[in-house]
Amino acid sequence: MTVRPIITLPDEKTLRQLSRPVAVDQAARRLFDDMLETMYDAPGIGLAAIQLGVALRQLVVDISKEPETKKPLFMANPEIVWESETLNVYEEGCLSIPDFYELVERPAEVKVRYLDRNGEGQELHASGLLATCIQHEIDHLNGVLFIDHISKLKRDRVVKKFAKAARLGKL
Ligand code: GNR
Ligand code: NI
Repeated sequence: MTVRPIITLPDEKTLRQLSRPVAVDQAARRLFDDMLETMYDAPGIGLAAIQLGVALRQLVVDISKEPETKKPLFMANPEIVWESETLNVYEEGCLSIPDFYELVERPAEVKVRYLDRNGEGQELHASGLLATCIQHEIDHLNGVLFIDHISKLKRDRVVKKFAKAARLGKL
């Protein structure tokens, strides 16, 4: 397992890509393992493959707080097959948009169908932070960032901040 660099803004060329469905083979399992190690190292509670620059529909999630009770979830080709009408607001952040946090409203509960690390079909009913995190990661697979769910004013401001920081860094 290897910690890999995480792609951040302003690299929208990568982060906006639509990820492709994946077959759960040995290569996919290796990518899952690198994603998990990178996520724990960051640290974060979720990671999508595109954040490592790989446009495949794979994500990992672990919302457990204690290192002793680690419960990683590996999902390939996840699909939301049901979402609650009730919404929930969470303060979200993203490893690809460091040090920026904003409230985002999403369905409070979702049912997700996916292939696990062994390529077996699974269905999970998620609520609370887990539901939010899974939706945030599935957004990544579709080139969507959490800032797409906030006001255009706030989004433009943060995108500009990262563009400027990269410009100055290159001087
Ligand atoms: O580490 C993360 N925390 C988080 C907090 C609230 C809602 C979503 C997330 S996901 C984020 C890691 C990340 O960027 N995953 O794509
Ligand atoms: Ni993210």
